[in-house]
Amino acid sequence: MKDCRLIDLPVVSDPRGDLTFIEGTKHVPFPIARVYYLYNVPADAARGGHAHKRLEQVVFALSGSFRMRVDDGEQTADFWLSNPRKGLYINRLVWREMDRFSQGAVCMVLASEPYDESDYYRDYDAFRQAAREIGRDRPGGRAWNAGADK
Ligand code: T46
Repeated sequence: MKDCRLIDLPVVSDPRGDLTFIEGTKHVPFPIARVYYLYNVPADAARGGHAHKRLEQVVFALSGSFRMRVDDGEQTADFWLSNPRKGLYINRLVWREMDRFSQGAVCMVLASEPYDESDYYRDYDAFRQAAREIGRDRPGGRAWNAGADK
């Protein structure tokens, strides 16, 4: 699915441990306007269940693991996130659902826009219709080669 892909981040490792860093427009394909994180998520909880009109995001498992199911209106794909060096880039107009959170999982999200409830499709049929009508004209995910050089 061209609108979602894994991004590798740089890591600096030494005997004290690992350090990963993220700069907007360099390691993720947009200026970072917002950071939020999910934690204390019960193992049987499901989150997401929506798509965005304009928002692009990169999602990480900083700790633990969870499943992210993405759907562009034509195809679905499952990503199991568990590596704090690998983020899942999600373009606009992609429905997402998250579940199977491990105990202590922390999900961090870098977002291209501030929070705006009017940017959400929370109804699947409305999303499908928008994806059909305008999906073909969307940028199609940005070419990106994060971490290629620090
Ligand atoms: C996404 C997944 C991965 C805010 O006030 N500010 C914020 O920045 C966010 C993200 C949410 N909220 C409020 C809106 C709701 O009243 O927090 C409440 C829970 O939000 P929501 O049900 O959208 O949370 P999730 O975990 O289902 O979805 C969130 C993001 O909304 C979404 O963009 O991709 O995390």
